[in-house]
Amino acid sequence: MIAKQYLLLGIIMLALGGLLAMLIRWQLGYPEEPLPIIGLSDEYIETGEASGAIDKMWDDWFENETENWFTSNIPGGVIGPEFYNALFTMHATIMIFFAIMPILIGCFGNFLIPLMIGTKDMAFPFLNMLSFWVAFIASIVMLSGFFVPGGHAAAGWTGYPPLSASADFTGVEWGQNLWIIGLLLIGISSMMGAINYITTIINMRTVGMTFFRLPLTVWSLFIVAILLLLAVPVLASALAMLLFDNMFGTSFFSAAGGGDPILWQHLFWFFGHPEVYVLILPGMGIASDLLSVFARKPIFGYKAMVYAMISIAGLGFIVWGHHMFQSGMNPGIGTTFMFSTMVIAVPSAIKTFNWFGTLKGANIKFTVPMMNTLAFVSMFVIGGLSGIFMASTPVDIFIHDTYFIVAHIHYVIFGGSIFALFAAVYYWFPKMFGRGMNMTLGKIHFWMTFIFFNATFFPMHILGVGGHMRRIYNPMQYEFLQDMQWINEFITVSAIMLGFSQILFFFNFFYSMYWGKAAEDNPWQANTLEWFAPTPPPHGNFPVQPIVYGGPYEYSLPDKEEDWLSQAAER
Ligand SMILES: [Cu+2]
Repeated sequence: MIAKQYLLLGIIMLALGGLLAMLIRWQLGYPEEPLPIIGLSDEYIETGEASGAIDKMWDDWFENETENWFTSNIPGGVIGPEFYNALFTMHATIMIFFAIMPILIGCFGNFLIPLMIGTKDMAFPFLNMLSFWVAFIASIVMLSGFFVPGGHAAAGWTGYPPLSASADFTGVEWGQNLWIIGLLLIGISSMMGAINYITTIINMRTVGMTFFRLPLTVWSLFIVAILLLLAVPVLASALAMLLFDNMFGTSFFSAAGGGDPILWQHLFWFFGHPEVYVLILPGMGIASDLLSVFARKPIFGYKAMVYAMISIAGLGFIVWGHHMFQSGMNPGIGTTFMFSTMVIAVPSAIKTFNWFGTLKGANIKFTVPMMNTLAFVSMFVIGGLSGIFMASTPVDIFIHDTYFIVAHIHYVIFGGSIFALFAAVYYWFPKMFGRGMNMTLGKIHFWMTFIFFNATFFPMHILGVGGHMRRIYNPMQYEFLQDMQWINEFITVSAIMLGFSQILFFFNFFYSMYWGKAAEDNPWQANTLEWFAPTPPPHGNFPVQPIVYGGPYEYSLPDKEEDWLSQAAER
């Protein structure tokens, strides 16, 4: 139940975050032109004559000097600079903390951990429920910022002071505070979830479920929970200090009062870099499970996969300075951060090659979850490779704060986390709701997403190398960017198509929930215990506690007639 609540919250926020992205893209592709449908028509702009209902409405508001949400944020349908700052700030904040984390960790963690380890519920069901409702309140607080005077937070998702610490620079008053409080609350929710996940996985595994018989999805969620438990308190304390600076006149981060704005960058990125692994590790776990199922082969190098995830997580805590090469750090420390960052390529490559090893010689079943998983692996490789460019200080000095960074993060988070998220939803939907999603729609959705995703984000590398700064309101204000504006227009059109493609997914999701085809208990013929449970799993998950006799990836065993063997089947 809590898993479904998290899924619903995440899906709604995913749509909202996507909508904000569409607005950002409109402004970048067609700077300061009125938005389609809700903006003034060309005719009105040329002749000043209001004919349509929308024109009349704006005309009326302008004439009476009406002040409402629309006239202060998008006068005449044109996105204002202050609103634009809030848009990119909130797009990232919502996508990271309120869409991807609630779905991949909140939903699939709560749903899969008890099922996959063969137990009836999480260790602390009350804490579990509390963590969801705190996340829900956090979402309301976060969204309310759009409707307060001064607008929503506009200092970027990284909230660097001085922008985030004083209204003098942005004009944002309560928006910034609500952003801080919203993040604090979602952080508390994450910590409650993390404690619960760790305890459940350590204490409640069923008979025979040793650590090295855990599916890699459970391993990934276990490691993510530890990361969250170590990283989120650092963010929470930094947020509390920032709130004090804003509300009670302290100056932790204000140079004028003897504080240090760089301190925020250290605290934020000490959390922020592990956070990117929080977003990608569940995807890695899910991808490993799905690759094995649809290749009908054991995962290549199971233990190496576990150790690779552990070392990625461990290394994640000593690389945060790579976000700060431009902050004037000692070159010796910069070099240290550069090398520690590059070392992460080793466990990442182990994972990638093991995925290839799993696919080698396999009779691959190209189902919709598998297609999304393959997209996860290949797009993550592109994002990982551009990450190595950035890790190198001399290169980073050139591409810092350009669209190259935006391209990289979207290959990792959209190409990685979101493709894994789609794979997971298509794959576990039948178990969760007892009905399957429509796979024809799923295929169309996959191909459209895959094509428009690349058309949207690949050209951003080119913009970035051309010097296109990120977070700017109007590229046409810079002479050297004007030649590249056609790329911006191309990206905007692709992004809008990418956005429209998601309607297929949302429709399929909600339609299938009620009218999808009834699902069998184990439609993919997979070994892990969630498929051993009835569909949808009743309260208590299993009528009889399952006993585990083998590993999760025993596919195509030579001496067996079936090409799969449930973990709960006696050997
Ligand atoms: Cu980082």
